[in-house]
Amino acid sequence: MPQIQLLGGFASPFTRKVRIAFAEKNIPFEHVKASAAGEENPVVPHNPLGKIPVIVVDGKKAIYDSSVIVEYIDTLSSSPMLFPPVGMDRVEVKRWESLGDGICDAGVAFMGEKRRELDAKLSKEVMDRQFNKVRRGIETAARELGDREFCFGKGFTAADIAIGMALGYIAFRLPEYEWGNLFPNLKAYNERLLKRPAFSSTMPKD
Ligand SMILES: N[C@@H](CCC(=O)N[C@@H](CS)C(=O)NCC(=O)O)C(=O)O
Repeated sequence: MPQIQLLGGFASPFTRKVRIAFAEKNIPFEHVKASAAGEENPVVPHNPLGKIPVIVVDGKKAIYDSSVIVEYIDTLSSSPMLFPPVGMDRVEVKRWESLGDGICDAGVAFMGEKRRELDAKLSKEVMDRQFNKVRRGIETAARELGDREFCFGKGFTAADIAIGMALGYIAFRLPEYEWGNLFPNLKAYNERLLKRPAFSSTMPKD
């Protein structure tokens, strides 16, 4: 097994996605706490985009972003397989992953805007735009999940990692959007995910 360092923060949803994937596959890694926010961004030498998460494999090869990292992790052990091997099934799990990632991209942008001291009207427009992405994304996840146990097919996949990460991040940063009350199926789904140690042990925190 390669030696893997994960650079990322404990509040970062994308870092959590990677941590869940490692935990589900029982793959050891070293978590180096890193924030992409400060002047001296420690991630830049590994990722020119300056974003977390990044992994460094055997002290040499840096891999980003979280989707690529999860795909890489899936190659390291066969149980559980996080992606179907080929075809539309694989595409469909990747699409669910994009939905979860997109909800978090909008949530992160919403929080960035909320923290900025800006012209109040402009700031509200940007926040509304980002919030609507979160809202539409979660509505879509609720509708498409329906009463099924998993997002895709009959088993756990990377789709569940991404949607679970997104639900956790929105509950953490935008608790005023009560998706659990609005969508009981998502609430029950999230409760099922939180029974998995990979999810309960990686809850977002500041
Ligand atoms: N698409 C990227 C998104 C990563 C991302 O947006 N990370 C945030 C923290 S949660 C970040 O590093 N932001 C700093 C920046 O954008 O400069 C991924 O999936 O890894």
